[in-house]
Amino acid sequence: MYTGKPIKRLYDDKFVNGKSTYVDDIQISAYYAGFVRSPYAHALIKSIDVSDALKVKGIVAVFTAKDLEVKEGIGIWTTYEDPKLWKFVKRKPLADKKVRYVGEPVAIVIGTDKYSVRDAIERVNVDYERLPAVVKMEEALEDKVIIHEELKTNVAFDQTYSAGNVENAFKNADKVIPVEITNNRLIPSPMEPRGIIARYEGGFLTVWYSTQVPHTARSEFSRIFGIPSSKIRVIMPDIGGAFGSKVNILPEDVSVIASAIKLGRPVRWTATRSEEMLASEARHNTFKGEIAVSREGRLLGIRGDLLVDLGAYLTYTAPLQPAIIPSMIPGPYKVRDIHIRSRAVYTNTPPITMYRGASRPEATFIIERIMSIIADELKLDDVKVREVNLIRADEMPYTNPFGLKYYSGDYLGLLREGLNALKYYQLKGWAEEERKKGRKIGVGMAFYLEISGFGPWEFGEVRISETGDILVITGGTPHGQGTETAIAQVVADTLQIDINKVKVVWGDTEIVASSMGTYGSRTASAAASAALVAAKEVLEKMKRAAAKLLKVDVEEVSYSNGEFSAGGRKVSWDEVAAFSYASNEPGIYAQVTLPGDVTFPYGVHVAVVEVDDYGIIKVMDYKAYDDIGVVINPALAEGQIHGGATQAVGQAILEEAIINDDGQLVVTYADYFIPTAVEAPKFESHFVEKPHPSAYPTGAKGVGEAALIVGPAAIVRAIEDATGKRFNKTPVRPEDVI
Ligand code: MCN
Ligand code: MO
Repeated sequence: MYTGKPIKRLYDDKFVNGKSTYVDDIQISAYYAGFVRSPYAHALIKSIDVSDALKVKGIVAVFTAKDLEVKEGIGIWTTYEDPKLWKFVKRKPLADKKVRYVGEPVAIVIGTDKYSVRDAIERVNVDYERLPAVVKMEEALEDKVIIHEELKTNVAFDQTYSAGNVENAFKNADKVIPVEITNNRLIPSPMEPRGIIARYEGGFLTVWYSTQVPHTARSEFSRIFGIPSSKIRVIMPDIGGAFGSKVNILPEDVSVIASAIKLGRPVRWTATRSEEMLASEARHNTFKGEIAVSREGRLLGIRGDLLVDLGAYLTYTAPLQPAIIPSMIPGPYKVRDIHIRSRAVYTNTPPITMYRGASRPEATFIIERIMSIIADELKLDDVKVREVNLIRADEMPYTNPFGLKYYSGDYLGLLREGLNALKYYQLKGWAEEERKKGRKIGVGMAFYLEISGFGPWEFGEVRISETGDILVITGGTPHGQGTETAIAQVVADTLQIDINKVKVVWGDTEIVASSMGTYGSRTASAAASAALVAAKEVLEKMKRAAAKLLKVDVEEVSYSNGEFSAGGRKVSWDEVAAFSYASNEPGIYAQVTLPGDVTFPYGVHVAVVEVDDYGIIKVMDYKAYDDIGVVINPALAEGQIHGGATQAVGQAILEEAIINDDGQLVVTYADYFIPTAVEAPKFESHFVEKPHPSAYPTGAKGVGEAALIVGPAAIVRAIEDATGKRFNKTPVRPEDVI
């Protein structure tokens, strides 16, 4: 069995040795593109003069909005989102008449090398008339300055998530506590920035694209350009991380494709780091309201307003946030009386995309802050408050107030087990002793229940070659996680075969029949399960071929570890494969589209921090105890906890995309502090498997986002323990602590 073992990643040599091929490494004769970007957050474009830029040696073209025709603008992700609930404009590749955020692309410059392109960008003269900018969400709500005139308001989404009887809950409360909780704006920052190469030749469009969703991109390019999808190929080469942000399709990407079509020559663009910082900003929302609690610390009701910043345009994935955050605010707790008005507003800031956890970190931070606030206000212990409120195992399956069905879980059991295993109580005692000696040490815990897996389906194909090798074509699109290795493990186990005979491929619309992709921690559940089911079908086909070869009925054939046997005779896996091709048997392959469902991983995480006299916070330890169902590869899963927890350190204390009142991003990569190995804590991670019926045959629940979902809440709680102060926002900065 490979499942459950820390098998080394199968295809990592090239990454370790610098031999991987990202979009920017692809050798193809193509023009380079670059963008003229708005220096203002809100302004009218009076005129654009490109004549100077065209004089630069090597410049081929400069296109503005009027030059780049698309059939339709950029839309939203209709797999998960209902356009009817939204006020939005389908965004065109380049700004026309008006710019709405600093960095918005106004013109695309195309040339034979990137250096001339850089020079020419400086020589495009745009005459702007500045307009007042609205940068803060609360101001945008007032609609004094309207960002999209045709919408007549900045409020894009306004829905109320209401369940139970919240009036009653507040009437019966022993205590009502006001709360205000903010997640500030972040930048996902994958190591590889955006990249795209578009080639349009002979009526066929080929796009090499740093994406998580090649098939969605193909459909969207087809819709946007009016080119049949049969004539579009999207290829995902090696991807240097994405963290959810590469589900989005950028106007820059669309501009590059439009230019390639117009010029009849390939065009390429790789974002600079500062462009990447504009392309993918994420989070930023505030919950303001009040909670009703009983004397024993039971959370009886939550009411209030959730305000979600969209930035200047609606991206593919932004609509998820104001819907998922309120639905997951109840989390693992019994609270049923909730009334949350959820609004999303446009502001003159870079558009918000998705970042690891996408909405569940926000929901978790809000509900875990609420639990800690209850503990503080009622002078109860953090654990006690959770114990009082957690849904019990005998209440499973449990339908949350907004209709999400938690099919199973033993939250209380895991909480108790986990805190013991992680030595939470000992650490608490130790921290208290250290504080008496003058050190500011603190220990914090947080619990989470997240939703992952996200159906609706995933694709998997398994093919046996005439040499007996196994090709797995997955709809998953791993881009750093190593999930391809887990898929190979699952297939090798199903076929009882050496994992070295298995090759997993993905991410090319002409190789993979269809796919949803990798996001929402769904690949070990959805994609690996589709591959598992396909492998089972293939094994049945191999048995039938073996029966022919052995000249027996298929019922007589038994199979074990690469050998088929019947009546004392044996044939090998490879012999059967060769036979099936040579004897005109139907091809040994299976394609499966597996319908899927959501999964609900949960766990408890503990952080230990030390704060120095300057308010500098060091996260010393990060400990995790999670139920992620069947663990396919503990090394990979643990890696996810380490990576996610490191990003949680960033979100909790270091990273913030600060935008000033003029709408300027005032941080650069130099002072947008992404944690490195130096800031990373010492890790400890445990996985437990509690029985859980799951839509997915691998039995796996997701782990790819868990530590970033719960980590900020645990770390902030530890800082509170260390300092005795209270923080209801991320990040907590030295100036907040001192
Ligand atoms: N795994 C396992 N057993 C389980 C669950 C998962 O062994 N029960 C392993 C898998 O084999 C895989 C990893 O853990 O190697 C994560 O699997 P899963 O939870 O299914 O998540 P996905 O493969 O779908 O990855 C997506 C997830 C998301 S949504 C974001 S955001 C994120 C993350 O992965 N972005 C990442 N981790 C990232 N890691 C890297 N290096 N780069 C990114 O961009
Ligand atoms: Mo994600």
